[in-house]
Amino acid sequence: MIKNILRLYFIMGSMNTQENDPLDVLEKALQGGVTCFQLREKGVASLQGQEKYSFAEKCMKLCQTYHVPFIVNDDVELALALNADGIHIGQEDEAAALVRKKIGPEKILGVSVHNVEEAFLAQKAGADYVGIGPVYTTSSKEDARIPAGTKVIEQVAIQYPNLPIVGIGGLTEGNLVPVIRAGGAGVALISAIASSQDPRNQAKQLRDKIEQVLEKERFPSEHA
Ligand code: FQP
Ligand code: MG
Repeated sequence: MIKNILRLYFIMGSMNTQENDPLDVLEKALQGGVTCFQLREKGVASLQGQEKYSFAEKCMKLCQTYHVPFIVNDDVELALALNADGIHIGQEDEAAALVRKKIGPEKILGVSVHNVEEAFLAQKAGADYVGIGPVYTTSSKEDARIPAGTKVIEQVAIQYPNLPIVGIGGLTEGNLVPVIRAGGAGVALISAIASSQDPRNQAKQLRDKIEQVLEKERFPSEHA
């Protein structure tokens, strides 16, 4: 069930972990309870070619050890070469329908959307889930759009109740609750975990918080 893997969706590239070893950060995040991982290797000084492939392969093997899906951002050829679990693309990347055709029906396809119309088209093109954001201000993406809060998440959740949504952008343990309340299946984030000096504990705190909120959403009367 796709919804379950979106609960705590960790995104990272080799340049997101400051002085810490990215593979070590990833392993600790996995131990702390992240439910999905996306390799987002981009920006200045990011790995290219064989180095990128080799790093990606190491990330994927770690994810397999912890039985957590491994998704590749943007790079469809890399996802196919590695036999990754899925691919995530945005509105400025390859067309979703074409990517679905390239990866076949089984692999996970995630698409970034910013409104109900884009969500409709993404689902039609074969998306398994949509990423909606930025919810808050983010420092992890150079070309990020203006923060939009949780309004679009709410609209898409109402229009397309069967399309799993993950919120993204500036999310922390302290501000994630509205994303779940709006109908998000979970939260995606980079820095809250990648910039932490204790990524295992940070991931655990985030996961606990999300489980707590999801439980409240399911049985509101028991938490009155
Ligand atoms: N949502 C998600 C996910 N992952 C992402 N990488 C994005 C949104 C952003 O193409 P995009 O996708 O707009 O920008 P970039 O390729 O720079 O990340 F839902 F998975 F959390
Ligand atoms: Mg992209």
